[in-house]
Amino acid sequence: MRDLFGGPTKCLLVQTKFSALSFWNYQDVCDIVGAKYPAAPLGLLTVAALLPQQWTFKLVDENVEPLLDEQLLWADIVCTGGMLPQQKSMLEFIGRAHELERLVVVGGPDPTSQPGLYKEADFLVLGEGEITIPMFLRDLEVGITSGTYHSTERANMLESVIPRYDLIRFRDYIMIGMQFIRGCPFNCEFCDVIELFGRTPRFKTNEQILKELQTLYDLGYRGHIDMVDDNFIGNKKKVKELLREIKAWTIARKYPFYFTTEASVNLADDDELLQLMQDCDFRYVFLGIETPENETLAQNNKNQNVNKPIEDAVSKLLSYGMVSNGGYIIGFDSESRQIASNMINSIQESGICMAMIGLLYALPNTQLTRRLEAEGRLFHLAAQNVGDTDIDQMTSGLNFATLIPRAEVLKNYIEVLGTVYDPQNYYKRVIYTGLKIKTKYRHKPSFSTWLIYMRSFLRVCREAGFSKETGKQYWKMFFTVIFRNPSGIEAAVNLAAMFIHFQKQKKYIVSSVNNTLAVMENKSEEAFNNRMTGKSIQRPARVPEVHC
Ligand code: B12
Ligand code: SF4
Repeated sequence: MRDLFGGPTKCLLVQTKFSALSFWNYQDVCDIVGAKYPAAPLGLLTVAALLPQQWTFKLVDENVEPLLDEQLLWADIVCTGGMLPQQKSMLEFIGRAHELERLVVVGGPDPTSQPGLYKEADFLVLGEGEITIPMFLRDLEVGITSGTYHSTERANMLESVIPRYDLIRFRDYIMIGMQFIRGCPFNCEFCDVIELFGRTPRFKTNEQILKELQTLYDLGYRGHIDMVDDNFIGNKKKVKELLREIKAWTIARKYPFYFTTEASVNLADDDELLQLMQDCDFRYVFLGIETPENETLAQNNKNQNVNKPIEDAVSKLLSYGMVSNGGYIIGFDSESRQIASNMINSIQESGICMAMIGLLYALPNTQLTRRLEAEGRLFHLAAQNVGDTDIDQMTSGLNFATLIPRAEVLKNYIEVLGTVYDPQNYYKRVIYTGLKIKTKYRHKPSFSTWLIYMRSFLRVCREAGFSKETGKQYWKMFFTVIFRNPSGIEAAVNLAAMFIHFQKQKKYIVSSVNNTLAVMENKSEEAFNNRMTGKSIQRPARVPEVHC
């Protein structure tokens, strides 16, 4: 075999397809702003930086462009990796690369959680690439052509590499990811981040982050950076130190970037932190809210959210110019029979527009999955062969025998989605956000980007303002916000643009869940559960009902 390790090796990295119908794949918004996909493939950009730098790399993102046979044939070695919703496309990719006799390396979160499904790959490089890629390279160096590499060791973030941002075309994406922290100190039962990355947050140094920012700056990138940390404020002291340095760096360069991130709700308790985030131009924060019901939060070890009124947190963030997005889950064992109305009220009162409402999904290797397995309630087939319709937790959730009758959970789900994404209700929340937000946006787009913004604005006016379903709401929102809080109009129009996607996506999810309900009407739930678990089980007894 050729010397793949030290030679002039050609390496193709392929980000395989996500479903176009995912909540996260806001294609309409991409079209409006002239991008092709929301987020750049940060995992593979990092992998490229961990492989020998004398290799030649090409990256193809199938969400942006089709992968051609010539590109595969160009490569000596091909790499892919990704998450559960990419499982089907990753498995298809392995088959296609093998047909063309390419050597395939696979890694990333889903292969790490379920390596058995990817055994056709030549090399399975699991867990954190910083640890396992060197193990794989040592074998490659001595001519070994297959193997599986895993380790319980965690990567030292102080030695992390700068992702190879030069391998992508920035204009293809709405945002570019950057990672500061791995791991999260909390212990939510359903979460796999703490299984994959541990509960002790590991940080890069401020200097490392500034170097990454500088790299993007030198490559000519300007605009939106998403800090992809599971919990950006996992260590408040450290993050404040970082923000102080970013502030000085960004002022010196006239604010080339603005930021978004994910954080726990206790962000709202810390004014100093919020002020620093505003100073660096953070504009959106994704909050893992999960449920408005305190007892369910406690039962799932999400104690950090218990007794934290969401509307107060969202309002506080708005006062610092930041819009909150929220993650919600339906299908917990202990949720009340009033969960639909409780969730609807909570979302409407808080004014959160971008509410990602999913069905509880027991991800492989989580405390939840282990409990459901021990209780004989886990559906073993569900985490495999993710199909075309199984796009994310919105369609492929509830992969276990539920305590509340399944049909009731699904009906609650439809009710929440239907109400929250009804145009009138959605636009009420947009108006609330537009009027309440106190923006001090620092990043100013270049003239050419400003022209693109203007074109995008006109496109939103055309799509939302001249649509039968949203026209009246859009113009009411537009004139209310522009006259009463002009600085809120940018956020409000952005949220209106997102609704073009949410509206289509809601229709798809509701019809898909209704189909499931229709099928279920003709079957007993016990028979369905028995088939999915491979066991004969009675519906499990429900824990005492919770009333919030
Ligand atoms: C940012 C993020 C997102 C973003 C953007 C992702 C994107 N690029 O499209 C958004 C918000 C869109 C998103 C959405 C979802 N996400 Co997400 N996301 C993340 C998050 C927080 C960071 C990912 C990241 O960039 N990490 C930084 C890079 C450097 O790490 P990495 O990708 O893991 O790569 C490292 C290793 O995995 C490995 N590696 C990766 N690829 C490869 C390939 C090879 C060949 C090798 C050798 C190694 C290797 O080496 C890298 C360096 O160590 C992770 C959690 C986390 N901490 O990683 C969840 C995570 C990946 N997401 C997850 C999930 C479930 C989802 C959703 C399904 C959630 C939902 N509620 O619907 C959706 C689906 C998305 C879709 N488009 O359909 C799970 C995946 C679980 C699994 N077992 O597959 C994770 C782990 C966390 C979680 N529990 O939510 N996500
Ligand atoms: S706060 Fe988020 S990342 Fe941390 S354990 Fe809970 S769900 Fe996971």
